Amino acid sequence: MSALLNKRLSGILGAGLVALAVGVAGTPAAAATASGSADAQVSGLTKKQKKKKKKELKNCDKKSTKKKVKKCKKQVNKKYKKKSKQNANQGKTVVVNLFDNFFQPSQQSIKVNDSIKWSWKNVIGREAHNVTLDKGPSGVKRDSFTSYTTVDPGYTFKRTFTTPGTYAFVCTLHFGMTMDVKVSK
Ligand SMILES: [Cu+2]
Repeated sequence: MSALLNKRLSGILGAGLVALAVGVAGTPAAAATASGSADAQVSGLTKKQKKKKKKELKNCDKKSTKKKVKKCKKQVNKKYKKKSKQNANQGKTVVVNLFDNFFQPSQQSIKVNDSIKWSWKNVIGREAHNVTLDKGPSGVKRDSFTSYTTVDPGYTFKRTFTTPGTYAFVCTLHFGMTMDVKVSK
């Protein structure tokens, strides 16, 4: 396994590129965490959501009867209360990069409600890859964690983990291309 990986690394990337790959992999993860917490807000609505809520409440005033206006506003308030709650429960996002032919990092520990965003931006257009759940906690559907198979460097695949446990991912085109995600409560 390790000999195979070494062969892959030296065959496809130079030693300098490997160092670069590690550096690059570290940066977006850190950036994503920072921007993730900025978007998420510990409680309440995002700026965009607040604006939308205001607009929707205003639209309620156009209803024909007082009763309908009241009902409409109640629905809008309920909807955004739910969104606010979702924001509070939102975790951080970790970026995992796909390369020819490995995941970086290949082991990731996260918490329930955290997300992983797989990025194809380092796939230099030579090999198509996918993210496929090979084995996950019971009750987790394989389909819900299966990406497209693509060489498109603009493609990303993001999933939020709501069930704790160990997830084994594989690229079905490259059987040594695996990664484990450990999700704790
Ligand atoms: Cu692959």
